[in-house]
Amino acid sequence: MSPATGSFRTRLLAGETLYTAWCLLADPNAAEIVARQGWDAVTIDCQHGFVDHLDMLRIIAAVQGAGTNVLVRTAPRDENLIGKALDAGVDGIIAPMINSPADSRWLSDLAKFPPVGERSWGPARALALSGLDKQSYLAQANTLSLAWAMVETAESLANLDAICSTDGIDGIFVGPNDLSVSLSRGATVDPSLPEVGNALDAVLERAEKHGVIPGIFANTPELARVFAARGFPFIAGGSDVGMLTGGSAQLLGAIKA
Ligand code: 3PY
Ligand code: MG
Repeated sequence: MSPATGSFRTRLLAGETLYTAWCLLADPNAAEIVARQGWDAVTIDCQHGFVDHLDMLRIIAAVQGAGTNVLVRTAPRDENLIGKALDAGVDGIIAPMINSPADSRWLSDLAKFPPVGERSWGPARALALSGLDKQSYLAQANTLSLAWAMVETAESLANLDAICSTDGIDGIFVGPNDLSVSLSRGATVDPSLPEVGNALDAVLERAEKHGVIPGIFANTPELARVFAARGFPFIAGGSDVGMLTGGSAQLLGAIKA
C-alpha cells in the first residue's frame, strides 16, 4: 500500500484503465525514477527480473516513497515470496502460471486470510503502512491487496471458469508471450499471434461473468492501445530493461546521425 492505500483497487473497480510499468532491475533508484514518470503503478518482476527478496523489499519502499502504487509479479511455486510481498504492503500480486483450479486455490490460500484462504499472519510493514489497528487490518487485508492469476497457457485457458470463480482471486492477467509459446506448441513467441488475439475474447468474457479484473502485459505501445480498446482495464506497458535499451539505442543513434 502506497500513500494512496486502497486507491488502486478503488480506481479499477470504478472503471478506470490503469497502466503499470514493469521493473526487472534490482535497483531501488531505477524503480523510483520510473515510479515518478506518472505510471499508475510499478510492478516488480520477481519471476524473470534480476530481483531477489531483499531487493524486492527495498524497491517496494522506494516506489511507495515516490507516492506510486506497487505490485509484485511473484514466481511459480514460491510460497514464501507471496507472503513477503503482502507483508511488505504491496497493492497486489500477479502470480505466474496459474493453470488449474488447484493452482488458483493455492494462490488464494497464500494471498488471503481466513475464511477465504490461509494467509499466515505477520504484516511486518503492511500493518504500519495501512494505519489500521491489528483487528481492522485483519478485517480489511483481503481487499487491500489484489491477487491476479496469470493466464498464459492452453491449460489455463481451458480452466478459465474454475480459475475466475475461485474465492480470493481478484483478477486474471494474461501473459501473451507465454500464451503464444503454449498455443503454438513452442513454435514461436509472438503476442500478435491470431490464436492469442482470439483467446482474449474468452478472457474478457469470463472475467466479466465472474466479476474479476482482467489485465494483460503489452510488449509494445501499439499493443497496449489495442488491449485498452478491447476493454482491458489493467495493462502492463513496458519494462525498465526495454526503456533502457530503447533509450540508449535512440540516444546513440541520434548522436551518430
Ligand atoms: C508473458 O507475456 O508471458 C508474461 O509473463 C509477461 O511478462
Ligand atoms: Mg509469462
